[in-house]
Amino acid sequence: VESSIPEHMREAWRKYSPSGFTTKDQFETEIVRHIETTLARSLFNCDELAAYSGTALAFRDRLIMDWNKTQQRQTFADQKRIYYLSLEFLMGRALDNAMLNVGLKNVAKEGLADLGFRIEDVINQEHDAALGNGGLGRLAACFLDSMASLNYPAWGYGLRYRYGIFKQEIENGYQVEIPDYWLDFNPWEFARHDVTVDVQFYGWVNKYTDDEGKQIVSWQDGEIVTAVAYDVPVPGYGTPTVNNLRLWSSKASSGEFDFSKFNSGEYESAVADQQRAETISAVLYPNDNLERGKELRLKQQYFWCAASLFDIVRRFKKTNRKWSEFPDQVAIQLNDTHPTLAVVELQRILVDKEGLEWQTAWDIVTKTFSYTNHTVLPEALEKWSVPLIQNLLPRHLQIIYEINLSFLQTVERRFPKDRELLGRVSLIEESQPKTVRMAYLAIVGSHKVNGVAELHSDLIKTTIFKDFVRIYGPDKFINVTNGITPRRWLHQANPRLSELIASKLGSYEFLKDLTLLNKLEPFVDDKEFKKEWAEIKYANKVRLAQHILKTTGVSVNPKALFDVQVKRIHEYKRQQLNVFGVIHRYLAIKSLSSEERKKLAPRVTIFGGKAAPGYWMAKTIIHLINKVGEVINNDPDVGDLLKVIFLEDYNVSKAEIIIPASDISEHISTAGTEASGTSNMKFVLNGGLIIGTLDGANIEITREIGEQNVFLFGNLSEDVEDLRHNHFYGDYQVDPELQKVFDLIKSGKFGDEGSFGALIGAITEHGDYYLVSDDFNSYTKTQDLIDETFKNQDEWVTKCITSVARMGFFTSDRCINEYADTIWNIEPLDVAEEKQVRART
Ligand code: GL2
Repeated sequence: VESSIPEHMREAWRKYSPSGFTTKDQFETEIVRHIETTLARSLFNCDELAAYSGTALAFRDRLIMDWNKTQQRQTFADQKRIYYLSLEFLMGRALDNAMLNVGLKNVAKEGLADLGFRIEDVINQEHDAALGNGGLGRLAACFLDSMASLNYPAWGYGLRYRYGIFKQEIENGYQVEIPDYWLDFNPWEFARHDVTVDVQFYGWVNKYTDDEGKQIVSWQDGEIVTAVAYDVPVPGYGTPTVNNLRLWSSKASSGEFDFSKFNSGEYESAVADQQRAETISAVLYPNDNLERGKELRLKQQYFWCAASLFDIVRRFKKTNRKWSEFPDQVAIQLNDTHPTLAVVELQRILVDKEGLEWQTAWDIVTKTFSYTNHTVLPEALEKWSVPLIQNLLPRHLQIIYEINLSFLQTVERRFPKDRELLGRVSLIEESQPKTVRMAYLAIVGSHKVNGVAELHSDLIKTTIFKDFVRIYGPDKFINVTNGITPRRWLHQANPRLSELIASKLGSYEFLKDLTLLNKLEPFVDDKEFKKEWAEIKYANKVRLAQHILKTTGVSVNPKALFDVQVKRIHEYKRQQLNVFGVIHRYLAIKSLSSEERKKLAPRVTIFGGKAAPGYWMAKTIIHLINKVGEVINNDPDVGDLLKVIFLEDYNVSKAEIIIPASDISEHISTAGTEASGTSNMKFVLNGGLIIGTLDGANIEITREIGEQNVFLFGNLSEDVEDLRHNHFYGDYQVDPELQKVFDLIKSGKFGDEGSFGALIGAITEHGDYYLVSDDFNSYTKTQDLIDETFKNQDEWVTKCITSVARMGFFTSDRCINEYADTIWNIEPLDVAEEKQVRART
């Protein structure tokens, strides 16, 4: 290391290196010091936000020291690292997680109480880090937690958006988007103004032969934008490992606006250059499962890939190894196709900059990369226009063409007579304009491709990537079923349940080895245990009811069945099926006498989720839910029997309140459309049951916990195609009960007949692509079964406990270990020694 302290002076460093607080008194000393000096506040103006800031800074100090040591340890160990490239990291709040992972939450709780604060209020001050849309981004966050908790030498690479996913407000039943500026005070990031990379755009390619007769390719001119690293510590649970998440921020390469322009009076244009550079990392694209081909998005992707690759290569070069050893030191996981340009960028670095032969370079590239596919929805598969790439990244387009040529030549040699195959698998689609098929490029550039649940991994092999299975053989395509971190999604979100489980199992070891939950099963007959279990669920429901009252003004009965569907709003996820089911239930209630109504099971149906700002159908679904809620919640005939709630601004921290309070949650996508789903796992792990289709991870959840513990309904994925065909060519009729629902909507009962008519039309006139009508009867019958089952609370609790006991498989720790073994070929770092040192001090 160049600027390191000479050996004989290191003693002083070691002596004075801070060790961080462990006791309550030390914690209080730290927090007061930070509030008075770092924040320049005092006990006379210390509000909850200041208390949060002081607490965060105190914990941050502890993390930094472990973080520094982890980075040193990983450098000295000099073993293979995994780099997880993701355009989204949906981290949520950091403080509670840091307190629990470090294991000092109780110390903080007592310390804060001494200083006049309730820890919950302090935790609630934190702004969510919402650099993601939905499941894909949250999966990346769970993976970071698991990689750190399992001591893997791992880095995340992403973008430091100035604006995360927008905040959602509901006005008159409509979604309104508010910008999410979240960086006012963010103690969890460290600007590394000394870690920068210059990234080039536009320009042209100069090919020539140098004096020694060597072919030189040089990408010239264009525009330079600087990437600045911002590092975020990622603490593991119960381990000294603190990994790094590196997020890039863009700024003008001069760092300032152009002074010559400025001095000659061209103020606007001087500032415009600077703003254009900063725009690259300004905002997260708010689409989930949808790609729109915008130039700024491509710029984001390249900016982030180029900076990350430069950084990774720079780190590798410090080890002075041969290039052939690159794949023994570096594994790069592509989280969806968003980072696929990294494949091209590494090839460019190796060939143009480092002078390797094309094929030698390409072997290194394909051994380094692997790709995770997260969707089969055609509208979500990235295709970039060739002219757009030509203009923005002229050298990369040449490399893509060269990769394609050599790939197609191999295919032709293997399948000489199949001309159509070549057209089908070409990286270039011969459309107007031509496009680059990013998923195909990712497959060709990787040694392994995985889907995220069994059904999904089978589907990609038999549908969108079928030809590639023929070409590469089946072993390149594998399944790694998603998982979730039990630290955040059980221990942090549901501390009382976690504590109850620990009291039965004898320790919190299950948070590190979730399969230990199976030891709960013998307790299903333990009356006292079941009582406590039910009490905890009830308390969580009371808490959610309070949140509902505060945010919507509607009072709900916590004894009612809480039925929850929270996720991005999407036609394929079928919130419309749910709300039509609600209207069906409303009609049923209205048709009964008041005596008969007394026999019904009261229900609260809760929705939450954001619609992409440009997705009109999704926004109309939100509007319908809100309007239906207005009518039902104010109908005196209904009372407590049915309430319909739309919770504003669903995000990670709200999920932590909602999920533990659910009795039933809905995972009701059209079979074959939801690649995995991950909230299904979170709900079951928190003692809720699910209603679901045979889709994504629902299938594996059912296999693990038993069919008797899941409410399955609907058509199978293998029948979807025929059903769709039948909508157009068969003797097709809308389900008669659903028709009654449509009639009520059309009568104007919920207002806005015009736009709600479009929701109906999608089903009655435009082919019902998502099979809402086909599944309606099965759905409502299953809901009736849920009502019946919920009446027997003892049986219900048995199902919940049994299910939790069998959820061990769905930890992201299992998932990360599978990636490490079957794709990355990396080992965890031994931290036993470090743990001992810590135990002594
Ligand atoms: C998604 C899938 O839709 C979802 O089913 C899956 O659980 C996650 C994580 O693998 O990935 N794919 C996708 O594009 N988004 C997802 O959430 N946005």
